[in-house]
Amino acid sequence: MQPAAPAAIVPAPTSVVPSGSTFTITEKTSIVTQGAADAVRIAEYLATILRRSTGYPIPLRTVSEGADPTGAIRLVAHGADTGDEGYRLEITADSIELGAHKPAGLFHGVQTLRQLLPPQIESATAARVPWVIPGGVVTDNPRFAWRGAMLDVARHFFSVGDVKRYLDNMALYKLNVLHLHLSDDQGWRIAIKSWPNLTEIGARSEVGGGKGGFYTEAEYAEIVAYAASRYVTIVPEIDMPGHTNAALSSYPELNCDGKAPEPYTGIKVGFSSLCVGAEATWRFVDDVVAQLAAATPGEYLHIGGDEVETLTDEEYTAFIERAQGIVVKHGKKVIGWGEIGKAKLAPTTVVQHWNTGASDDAIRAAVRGGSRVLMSPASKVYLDMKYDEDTELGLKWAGLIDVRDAWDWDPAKFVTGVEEQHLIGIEAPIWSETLTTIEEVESQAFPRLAAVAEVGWSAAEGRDWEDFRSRLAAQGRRWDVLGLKFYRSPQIDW
Ligand code: TNX
Repeated sequence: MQPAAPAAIVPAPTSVVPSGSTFTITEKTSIVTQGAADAVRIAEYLATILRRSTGYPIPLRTVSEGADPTGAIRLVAHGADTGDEGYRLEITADSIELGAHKPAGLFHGVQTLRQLLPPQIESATAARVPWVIPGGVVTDNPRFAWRGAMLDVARHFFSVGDVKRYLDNMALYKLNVLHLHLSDDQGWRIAIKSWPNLTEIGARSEVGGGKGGFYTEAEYAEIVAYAASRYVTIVPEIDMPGHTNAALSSYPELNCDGKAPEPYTGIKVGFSSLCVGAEATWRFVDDVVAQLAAATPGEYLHIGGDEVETLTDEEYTAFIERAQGIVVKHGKKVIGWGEIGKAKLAPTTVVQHWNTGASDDAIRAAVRGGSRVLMSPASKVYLDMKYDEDTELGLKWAGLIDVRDAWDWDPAKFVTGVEEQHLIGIEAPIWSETLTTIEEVESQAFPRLAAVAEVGWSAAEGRDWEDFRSRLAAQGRRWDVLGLKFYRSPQIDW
């Protein structure tokens, strides 16, 4: 029997106890479920991956058909012990049992199983290798409930297919939130029924003067559904009151002087704002929020709130408080960038920390009011930052970020006074001022997104850089098979 490689799982699971035996996938292997719809869909997802690369039939069976568990991969629902997203994976010489309390746990367990197989398991065509899996028991549970990525589709537009590809790559690392930055100065990216100029005018620009683009309501629904099939929640962001030139150029009545500005294709920020006193502004906010709330199954809508330089503090906080009320009226919770902490927030409102410093009054004020914090410090997790001075794309205002920087930090020790119990989780944004294709996005995101996933999932205690380095190198071999063009950081022996 072929010896199996040691477990090289990212993010590191709670516990891995190797047994020394191995399980081998053969032409006889099947996947057995108890018949629940979610489990059958997850089994189908796993079977699709296995069939492609092994060339074996991998039939799906249910226990009620009297399926023989020997030689099978069994997906089972079990008791309350694995939590909302945890799972237990037991691999013996003659079968695999993946058990979870919730479907999300089964799905995450499938990702672990993928990573226990040889990298060729990611091949799009049948490969001839022994499909040996190291035996033992993996038990696993995430540290944080919100493990996100953000994609800026406003500075450059990315197609539905691009977004699906990003979602597939996120799923491999157990990330569970995709925040879509749907509007900014340079472009408006979602069709809004009662405001057609947003897409007639506002969507037709991007940084550097490209043609832009937008998602129709049907395309947005397609993204939401695809994300759900990967146990990822979509959080849509409409950035306001600043970062709004695309909307302002579409509708003169959103401007205090009643004049629509020209479309904007530069990258400087801070100059734009909706006219906070205009009646049209509040019709606009209500209509946009109403439509997005109805189209979004997730609990949260992101209202931006960052980098407004043209309003007084009073105007700004009054705007945020009124916008918050509109989101709540439409049945959603608010998330916004750190600055919204200056306003009076509902305790259900989440603030997203993006500054780089250890001291932040707005964040601390929000925490005192009972809000929770999503950690996205730019100096650690802004995936649009360059890796080093030689990185061709990206920005460097928050510093150079190599893999170790993205991995080596504790979200509960970053901002003074913001501790574990105040956190909802972490998120890695990727801003697209300099990124025009999904391949460029991917080479900025990988390998750092896998490092961030580990910060969000794995326990703070016992994290070890040398251990992570070798587990990450193993991911590189998978990315090669997947055709994912990642940055070969010199910190890792790929
Ligand atoms: C800051 S982070 C911004 C974005 C830029 C990004 C570039 C934040 C809330 N605002 O508008 O795209 O830096 O790294």
